[in-house]
Amino acid sequence: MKIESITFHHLKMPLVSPFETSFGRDIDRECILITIHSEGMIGHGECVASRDPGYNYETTGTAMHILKDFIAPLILGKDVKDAMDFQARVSGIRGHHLAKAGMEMALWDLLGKRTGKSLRELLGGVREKVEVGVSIGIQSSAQGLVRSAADYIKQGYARVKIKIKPGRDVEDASAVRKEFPNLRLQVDANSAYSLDDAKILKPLDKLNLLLIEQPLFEDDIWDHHKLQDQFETPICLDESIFSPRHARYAIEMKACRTINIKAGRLGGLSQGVMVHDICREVSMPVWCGGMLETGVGRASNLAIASLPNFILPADISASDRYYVRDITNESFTLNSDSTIDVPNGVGLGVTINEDALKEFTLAVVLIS
Ligand code: OSB
Ligand code: MG
Repeated sequence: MKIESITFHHLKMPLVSPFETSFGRDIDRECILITIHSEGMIGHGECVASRDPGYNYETTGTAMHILKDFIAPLILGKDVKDAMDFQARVSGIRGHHLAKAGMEMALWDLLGKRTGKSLRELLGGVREKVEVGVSIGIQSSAQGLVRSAADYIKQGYARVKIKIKPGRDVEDASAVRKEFPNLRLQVDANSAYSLDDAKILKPLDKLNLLLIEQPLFEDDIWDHHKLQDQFETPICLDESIFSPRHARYAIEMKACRTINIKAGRLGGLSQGVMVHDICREVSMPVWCGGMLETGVGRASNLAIASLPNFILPADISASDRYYVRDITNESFTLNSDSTIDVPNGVGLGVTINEDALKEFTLAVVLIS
């Protein structure tokens, strides 16, 4: 696939409701839409870096810099065969996985369109629909959180994840558990605690949670092992796993019992599939995480989440949970069995609504 030009749209889209985590509160979401032009066809990818370096060190600003000044020159005018060829070309760039993954997604979309295959087929997905849940941000009170959870459950979400942070953990989770004794419930701390806080978190172990996601620091795989040792509830790693090697470390150290796979954090869908395969080998179930994606990234998440070892429900919600207006013409809706259909069109299976794109674009960069 000869890469002729690449367009980057830096977007800012209003969220339907504020999203608060242990690292901050957002009322809108920034990301970068990447469009590759090749021999009369286009491929789209979404770089999931946000405005602030809160989830990890990347931002829309650093990602734009790495994409246009380092990644684009390595593929522009070149014949890029596939994702592994792309990974080889960008292997000299340290880190910046969110930037790399956005470009890899666009190449997959292009590859699908060239070969007449859906991304699901290309990746080896085996399901036509994916079981999903909803990720609820920190609310103003535990009662507010219970109301929010009730609302999503009414909409049909059969699994709920709540964000926690020091001071807003056990009480919040207990309130939801008390109201919904049989709900499939899990919590996500986004690296807000240290091993010394294990005592504070211990009551969570009695709430019959599906998992506790990323309680400790990003670079603390070993301390997660020590924590897992003290907990019955499975520990899930998100931020800590940014390569297939990290997945192996976590497995060997017994630092977790499940991994949240995000193609962005891992540097590309190809790397996500590798982590899936590594975990499958040792019978560790995985699940697909989310980064409040637009329809573009959501299509990508659904495709990878259709692989066989994605066992736990995904953080992929319906379009209307995130945005009043999305940038894709297609929108994703929740089925009555708490699933969302995997797109089956070629590539990602989505098209861009140019008017919406225009409405949300802060800046455009064209490289040819
Ligand atoms: O840690 O899983 C996370 C959103 C932004 C950054 C980090 C995370 C999240 C979510 C949202 O939990 C999941 C979704 O996209 O629905
Ligand atoms: Mg997480």
